[in-house]
Amino acid sequence: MPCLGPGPETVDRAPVITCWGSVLEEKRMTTKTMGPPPRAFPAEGMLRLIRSGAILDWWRQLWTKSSFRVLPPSEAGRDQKARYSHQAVTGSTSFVTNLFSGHLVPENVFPFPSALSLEQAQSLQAMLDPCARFFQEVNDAAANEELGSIEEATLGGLKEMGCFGLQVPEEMGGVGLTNTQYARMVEVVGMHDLGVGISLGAHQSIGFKGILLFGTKSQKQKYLPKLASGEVYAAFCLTEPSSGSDAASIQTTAELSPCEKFYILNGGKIWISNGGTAEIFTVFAKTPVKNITTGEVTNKISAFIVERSFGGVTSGPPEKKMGIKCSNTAEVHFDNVKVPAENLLGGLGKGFKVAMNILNNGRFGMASALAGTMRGVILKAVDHAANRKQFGRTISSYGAIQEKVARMAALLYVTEAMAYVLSANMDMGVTEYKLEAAISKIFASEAAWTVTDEGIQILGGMGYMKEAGLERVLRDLRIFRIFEGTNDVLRLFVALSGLEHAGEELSSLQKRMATPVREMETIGQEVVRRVKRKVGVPSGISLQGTVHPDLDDSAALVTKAIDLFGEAVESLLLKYGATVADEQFLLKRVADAAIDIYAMAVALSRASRTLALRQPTAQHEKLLCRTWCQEAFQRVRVTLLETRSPRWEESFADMKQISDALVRNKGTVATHPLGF
Ligand code: MYA
Repeated sequence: MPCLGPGPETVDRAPVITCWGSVLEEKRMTTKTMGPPPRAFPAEGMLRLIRSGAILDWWRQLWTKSSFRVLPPSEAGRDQKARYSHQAVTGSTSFVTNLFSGHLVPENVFPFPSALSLEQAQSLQAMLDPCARFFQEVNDAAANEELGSIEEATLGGLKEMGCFGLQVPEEMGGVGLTNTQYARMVEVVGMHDLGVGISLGAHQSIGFKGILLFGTKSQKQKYLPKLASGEVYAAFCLTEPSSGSDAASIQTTAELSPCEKFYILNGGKIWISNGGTAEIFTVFAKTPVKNITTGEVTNKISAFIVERSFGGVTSGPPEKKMGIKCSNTAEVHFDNVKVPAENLLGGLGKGFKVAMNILNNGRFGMASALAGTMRGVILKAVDHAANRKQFGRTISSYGAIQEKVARMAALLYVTEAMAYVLSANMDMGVTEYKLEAAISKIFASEAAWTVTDEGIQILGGMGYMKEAGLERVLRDLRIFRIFEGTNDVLRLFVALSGLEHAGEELSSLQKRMATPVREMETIGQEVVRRVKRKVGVPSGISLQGTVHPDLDDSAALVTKAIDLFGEAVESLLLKYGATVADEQFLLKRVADAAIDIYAMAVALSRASRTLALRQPTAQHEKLLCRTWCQEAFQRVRVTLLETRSPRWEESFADMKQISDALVRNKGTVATHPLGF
């Protein structure tokens, strides 16, 4: 049954009934100024209309009047060379990137990727059991917290197991694990002690990751063996007092000495994990870089390997923190440190990309470590729910508890799926995964928080007591939504990067439409796809045959969500053009929807594989997947409605006013209910 789109009289304000019965309120500034599209789009008549050129003309007018360049917030609205500009991103296999153009590109997600050979799986299993036993029998998370550092016995054991160099090649003294193997190992750490996890993660996930990824042969040979053995620790020094989320604004400088043998490093870094204990630092600093063609000198970020032993490196006292107390966090100061020129890492002026790539490359580990945390919390919560009796029954028999447990299980299921899709892709040589990595970090850190919070709720008063071991986990977890890129800034990153891609694709289509005769067929297909989406007819993308047939309903929700998303993104681009980058209320919602859709896709892929393999847990996983997709789809629908509703636009304006008033007033504004 084809769905009828809005007629010309109704396109501006009237609700659009989509084929799923949802009501979308539209405010179409562009169609207002342009006039409505040609009348009546029953699906079967669409091709005729395309051939007649009427729709094509309408879309061509629409697009040529719009600008799709998306700028980051700092630059939007200014007439500068776009930093988010016209790189060709065509041919991308990233599921999330393509989502923004309403494309379904399943290859990185379906079938559920696995990059573990039998041999690798076996050697991993051989490491896992002793590691888990070690954490149960030797490591004492509460004692570490009390001590404010990791107990010696634990440190010794971790070194013996090779935990300080899990991904360092064996010939350099490491264990040589792949990303997937590493992910599985750090799950164990995350399950038992996040403070230990941070010490190990700050060391190898970011501290010396730059040497692994960008180091020269001699840099690797010089540093990796002693780092892998745990003889010395590493730290990643990016954040400064005036430069947190805005990483490009660092003030630390490194100037080449007149003899050109050294860089002289000056500056201060704050909140550095392992900052007080590390001997080797990956430090980011501004360096003058000369443009060979123009001779112009500009300051660009470069990365350096710095040894404490160079002199001039000092650390502040350990910070007093809310959680992860056994890990060291401190300021690090560099005072005229002479860094040998050969310790430049990744090339002069290439430091920002080095930093971003290190962070991208480490995020899968955070997702898997937090999956381990969730698993541990769920064990405690379920044990309590199964044994605690109230009103004559175990509390696990009550719907209020069952809903919590089911949601906790679904959050873990999706987090694991995200972590292992990402690690497998990385192992298989996929290079474009930055959005998937950012989403995995956001999702895992929020899921772990919710799961632990709900776990405490299930345990009730007991959950609030130290003895239960959950309050420490909640405190430990809080930082995960803040560090390695706050979730807020990563949401903007996901939304802006995706919009940039969609904008480029539209621009390219716009150019091709200038000579439509030659490319009539391709352009026709694109236009049909868009018109279908606009009037609520499924655009034709499908996961049928890709997913297990038992999950066809969930798969249909994913493709519907992609259609809705593609349409919403395009509407935003048409309405705001480049200034969409300033619309953070909207960008947050775009990112939320992208996260939910990606989460649906990985869950679907994982459950499909289990069903296809007829694993004993298949029916249970089907339930997890179905539950997740159902809820996530509803969220996506509502979230996307918020991006196009005049009422929500008013709400955003109201929120801005409320916030401005509080900031002006240096506190709350409303009169106290008692009047004093
Ligand atoms: S370490 C400190 C963490 N700090 C941050 O994460 C900083 C957050 N800020 C940023 O990421 C950037 O400044 C943002 C961009 C994203 C805001 N991948 O103009 P731009 C490219 C690849 O957008 P800005 C810590 O917390 C971009 O395409 N490329 O930049 C320790 C453009 O390229 P081009 C990227 O507006 C925690 C160029 O850069 C990316 O200034 C300890 C400029 O872009 C990217 N992501 O800001 C954790 N972003 O010029 C321990 C941008 O070519 C680990 N670009 O167009 C725990 C592990 C778990 C446990 C493990 C147990 C063992």
